Amino acid sequence: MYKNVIVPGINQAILCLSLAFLATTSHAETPVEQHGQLHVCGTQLCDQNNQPVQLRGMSTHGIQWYGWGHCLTEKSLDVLADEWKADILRISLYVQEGGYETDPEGYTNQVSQLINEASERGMYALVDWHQLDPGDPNANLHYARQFFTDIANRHKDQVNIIYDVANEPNDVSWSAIKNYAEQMIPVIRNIDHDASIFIGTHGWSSLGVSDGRSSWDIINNPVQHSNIMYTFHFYAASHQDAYLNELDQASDRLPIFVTEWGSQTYTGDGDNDFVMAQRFHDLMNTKKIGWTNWNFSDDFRSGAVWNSGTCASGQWTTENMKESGVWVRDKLRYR
Ligand code: IDC
Repeated sequence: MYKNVIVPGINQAILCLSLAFLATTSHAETPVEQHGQLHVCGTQLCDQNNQPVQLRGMSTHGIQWYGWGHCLTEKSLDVLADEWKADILRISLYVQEGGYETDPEGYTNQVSQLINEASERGMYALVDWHQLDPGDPNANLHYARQFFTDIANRHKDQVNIIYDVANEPNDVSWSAIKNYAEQMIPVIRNIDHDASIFIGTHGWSSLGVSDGRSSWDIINNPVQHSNIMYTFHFYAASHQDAYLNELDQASDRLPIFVTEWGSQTYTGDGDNDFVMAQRFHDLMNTKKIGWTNWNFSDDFRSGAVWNSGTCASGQWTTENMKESGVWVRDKLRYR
């Protein structure tokens, strides 16, 4: 008060300087502020200005094991958004293995909360229906209808939601997956009209390669809806040239998003092959193919970004990261 009365000019100057400082150091636009509602345009994901956008981010591990309050906290998500500069959080909701089927309401609430946490930080939220075993997504159709109806109703007015209706179909033909997708897409679209929807591909989202098939099954028999993308997963130490070549040729013809990748073997464990992983990254960057890395947890396997015990300690520092985590963090931070 005293100072205000005596030296108003100085105070004003300080105020101006502080405001200028705030303006220059305040957060740049968040990914969602910058890109807004997404849509698929040709083979690309495009933003509100119709510009192709390559979203990059992290996938959670199964939220029944490494979810909200454990590996996903206010602080860890701040680190992911602010320090790692992730654009997108993939929220992995297992259906089996102690997931959705054991507590539909509880897991719907948790996914909903995680969507809100991603939104508060300006990230896109990819809702991953992590069906895995059984591999035929039709086996969980009843649950999928209920879950996506509930999530779409709660979040239809947000611009940053992407739905993935099947994580990794396996031991099932492309035509059965397509049939499932064509039942699920209207369930979501009737509620949330403009959201992009992702669809897993045959052979554990390998575009068929793992089944001795190929993306031609899809190119010749695509899902009959617009604003959709097909998903591809790779684990660089296991999946080499055949997978890379398939991604390359398929992405000339189909909209593709890499919703899971790791530098390790397909077990999410073992030695990292960063040379091979970099070859996939070069291709994804050239073609602006979006990705989320598996996974943002402290599982003991080499593909989890944090060392064991980090989630309990809440110390989200680079000292507590595995080699693969440091590598992916660099990919997010230095583009
Ligand atoms: C693995 C996890 C492992 C867990 C298992 C359960 O690493 O901790 O016990 O799932 O299903 C995928 C799957 C993803 C796998 C991951 C690594 O989508 O669920 O996680 N992976 O094996 N496809 C290829 C690899």
